[in-house]
Amino acid sequence: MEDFEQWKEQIAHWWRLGLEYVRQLPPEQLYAAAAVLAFTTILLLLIRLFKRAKSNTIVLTGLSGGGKTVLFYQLRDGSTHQGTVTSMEPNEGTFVLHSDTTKKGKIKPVQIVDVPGHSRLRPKLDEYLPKAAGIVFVVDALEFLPNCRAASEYLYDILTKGSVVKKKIPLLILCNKTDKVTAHSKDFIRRQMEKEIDKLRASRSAVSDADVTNEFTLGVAGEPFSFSQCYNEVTTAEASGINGEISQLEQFIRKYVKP
Ligand SMILES: Nc1nc2c(ncn2[C@@H]2O[C@H](COP(=O)(O)OP(=O)(O)O)[C@@H](O)[C@H]2O)c(=O)[nH]1
Ligand SMILES: [Mg+2]
Repeated sequence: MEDFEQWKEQIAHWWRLGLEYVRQLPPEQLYAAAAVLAFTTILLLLIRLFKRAKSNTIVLTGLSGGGKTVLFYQLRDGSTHQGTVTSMEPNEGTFVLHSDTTKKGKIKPVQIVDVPGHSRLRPKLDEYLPKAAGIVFVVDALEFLPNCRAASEYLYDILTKGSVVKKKIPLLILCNKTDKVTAHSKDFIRRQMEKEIDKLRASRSAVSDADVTNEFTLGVAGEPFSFSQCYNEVTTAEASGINGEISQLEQFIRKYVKP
């Protein structure tokens, strides 16, 4: 009890000393100190806010049948869940990638959103694209040629969206089903889609202004279209969702959503 009283006295003494010291300071110095304190507090708050705002969302999209659902489950569980999913709704989940679960330490979860390419679900795309850290456009490398035009149209729509262009959201064209020998290579698919988009560009710019819904135009006028002309980074990769060969996909995700 005595100890406590002694301590109280001591603290009161220091407090008085401190107050006296502050009182004899010129006011300018006090204001400067207060300003510095306020400034650092605001800066720290801003840094916190900014860090939070960093997106961990990856949008997985493409025509139906490309293998998005299989890829989604491979990323999450390391297995395929074959034949269990028939839902038309986008699959969405926030999880640590299955391949990262064995790693030590705190690993940032990734939000993966599987948005099917059905036209009636495209509004879903507008909801998720603006906050995406990256877009994975899944292409069926096996049944590529019959779907080339539709896939290119869909890709064209994504690449001309204001949210994608302004924020320069990186896009990966993922050629899936490479486990089959008849699957087309990613270079072939890239070239064919560039040609198709080149044609689309010509036909869409011929449409009367009232019908044009694309917010941005693609490529360089007078030059054949190439993905390298896009404002955002467009790359290609290969995968086999069925066999779990998804390392290039995981690399893309980890490049834009840091663990
Ligand atoms: N050979 C092969 N078939 C696949 C692969 N990934 C998916 N499939 C098959 O392609 C079909 C469509 O897959 P799904 O994931 O439902 O495609 P989604 O419509 O894009 O979600 C299913 O019959 C899958 O078994 C793959 O890597 N290789
Ligand atoms: Mg699906």
